[in-house]
Amino acid sequence: MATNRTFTMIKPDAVKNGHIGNILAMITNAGYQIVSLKLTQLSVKDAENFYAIHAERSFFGELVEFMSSGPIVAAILEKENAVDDFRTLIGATNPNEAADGTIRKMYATSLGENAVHGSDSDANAAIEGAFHFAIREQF
Ligand code: RTP
Ligand code: MG
Repeated sequence: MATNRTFTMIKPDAVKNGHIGNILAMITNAGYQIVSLKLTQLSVKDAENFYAIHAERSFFGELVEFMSSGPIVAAILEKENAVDDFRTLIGATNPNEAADGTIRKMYATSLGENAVHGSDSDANAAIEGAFHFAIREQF
């Protein structure tokens, strides 16, 4: 499997609850190289654009409000099989269904406030990384 990239955000709940360091440690301990990293905050418009795919879903308003509610950590990560392995590392969307030892099981608050984002495909990883980072910030 070729080395490739995924994109993640540590969401406002996990930043607020002091979990940045522990989550980054879990990510690097799982073999990911951090190739881009920043603390930033999404505007309402940014969050609407980032999650545009969910615009018709009932939870969209709640999701946009939450994701723009405070600082997040954005990162591009590199490893073999990056996208799929990262989805395994973070666990199910609903932390009640997330496997033991996953980031969401350990640090998520609820279905809506679930600590981390992970790209769902190589194509979306590239789009989402470019949303947050200039080429010169991708190492
Ligand atoms: P993400 O995109 O953030 O990595 O999460 P995911 O793939 O596991 O889940 P997705 O279906 O893409 O949903 C995006 C985010 O929307 C929130 N959500 N709320 N209240 C609800 O029913 C509900 N369902 C989803 C979650 O924060 C989810 O991560
Ligand atoms: Mg998703």
